Amino acid sequence: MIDSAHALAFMRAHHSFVVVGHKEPDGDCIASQLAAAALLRALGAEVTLHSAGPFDRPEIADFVGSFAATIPDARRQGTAAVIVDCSTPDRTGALGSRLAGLPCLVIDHHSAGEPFGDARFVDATAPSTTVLIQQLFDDAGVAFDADTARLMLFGVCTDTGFFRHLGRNSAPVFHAIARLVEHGTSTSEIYMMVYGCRELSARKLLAEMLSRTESHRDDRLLITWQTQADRDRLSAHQRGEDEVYRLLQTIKGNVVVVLIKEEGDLRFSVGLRSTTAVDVGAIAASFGGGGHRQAAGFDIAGTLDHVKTTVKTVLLPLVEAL
Ligand SMILES: [Mn+2]
Repeated sequence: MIDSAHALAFMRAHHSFVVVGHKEPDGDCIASQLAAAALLRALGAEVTLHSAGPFDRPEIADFVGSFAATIPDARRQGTAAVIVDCSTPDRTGALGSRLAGLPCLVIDHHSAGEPFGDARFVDATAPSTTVLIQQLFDDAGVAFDADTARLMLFGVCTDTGFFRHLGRNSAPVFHAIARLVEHGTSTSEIYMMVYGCRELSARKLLAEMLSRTESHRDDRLLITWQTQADRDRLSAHQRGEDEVYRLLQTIKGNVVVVLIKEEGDLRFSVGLRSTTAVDVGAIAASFGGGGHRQAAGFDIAGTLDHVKTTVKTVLLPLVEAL
């Protein structure tokens, strides 16, 4: 557990905050922003929440109304920034330029990236940023209510794939989770928040991605993709990416799963998931992206065939060497 004193000193030294997370927010990001705001308000500060969006993931869609898409000039006067779940400043997306010059506290759990901010509370061993926010509540001696407990459990559950990615050294995480449950939330409640909001069209898109999956080297490398045409044909607003990874990573012998998504004209995002054998965070970083050792991503331009060939050129030698 790392020392939170600098982070709490920063939180107490200012009285007005903008709380910002990363673009394309996920459950941990949104929950960390909301829980950090609750802590700051308990400490007596005035707080507003900001996100570059979009709120595409179905489990966070209901939160969109709590976040402003920009930071007006008037809001920048005399305020400090708390940036959560971001390993680099550019992860804040379009809000980045609005944060320039503000005193800044970074709360994060990513391993890669360039250290930034005037105060940092960063622990790459934490499974989610919400676990760090929970530590801040505890170290500040501030009690949290059931709504905040629910948010913090939501963050841990979404970032760990419902605990699937937690290893043998995770007992402290489960102790922390036990206290969240004591405060009035439950894993069944969070499960429905995450998985009780899917559309049938997204399941049909999932079927499409599964059936077209390319296997290389005895399933060690599995590659699939979705295009804008797929989403249009199926009227799929939800993309179902988490389930693609979850299902393909159950294939015996699989090491790396790649999901290529068309984001615009000749623009693709590449998502990578791996076992511990391959550091996909390093691969993503080499393409200007980021993430963790076992979950990472990057953006790339070109045709779908070009993107697939590029991915295979990098990954085939790595999985062959195993
Ligand atoms: Mn996170």
